[in-house]
Amino acid sequence: MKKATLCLLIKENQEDRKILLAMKKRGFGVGKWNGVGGKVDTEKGDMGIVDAAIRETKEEIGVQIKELEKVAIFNFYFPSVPKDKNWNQEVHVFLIRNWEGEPVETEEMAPRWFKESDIPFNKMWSDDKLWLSHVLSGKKLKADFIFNEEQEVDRHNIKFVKEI
Ligand code: 6U4
Repeated sequence: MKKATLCLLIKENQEDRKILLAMKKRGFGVGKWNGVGGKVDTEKGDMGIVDAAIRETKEEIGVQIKELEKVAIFNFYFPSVPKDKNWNQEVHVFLIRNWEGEPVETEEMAPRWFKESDIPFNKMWSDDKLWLSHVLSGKKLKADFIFNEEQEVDRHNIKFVKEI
């Protein structure tokens, strides 16, 4: 199964916490608010995943990641989509609290900060509402999500783990 990364920048102060989401302007998930990230070069093992997270974040929103925390691994399955379209993917999710630069819009993504209470779940992948609050509250997860023909979650299975 192909591998991909998903990075969520978090900005916290005493009053509130904001999460950076970006509008996907083209390709897979176009028109949805999403974390940033993309495909992984599978030949490089775990370093390949971290490298891809850093590289894609720079490419998509112009931000240089300084430190990242791995919080989840998800398997997304699309049984109604032909296998050769390669939609099935293993996605590695990271929280980022330490970076350099200000997020900027690029050809791929238009970033925006959202208050935790204003996350636009109805314009995101439908799995996000099942896991985002868990990772924001410090939990680590492994999960499978199986999507129906409308690209909504049909079945899922979430496991909380100590280490990921
Ligand atoms: P190109 O190179 O243009 O074909 P693109 O179509 O932009 O790539 P890709 O495969 O590089 O997309 O990245 C897909 C992104 O979407 C990754 O960051 C992972 C993320 N993603 C995939 N399925 C998701 C899901 N169900 N929920 C979610 N993020 C998902 O929140």
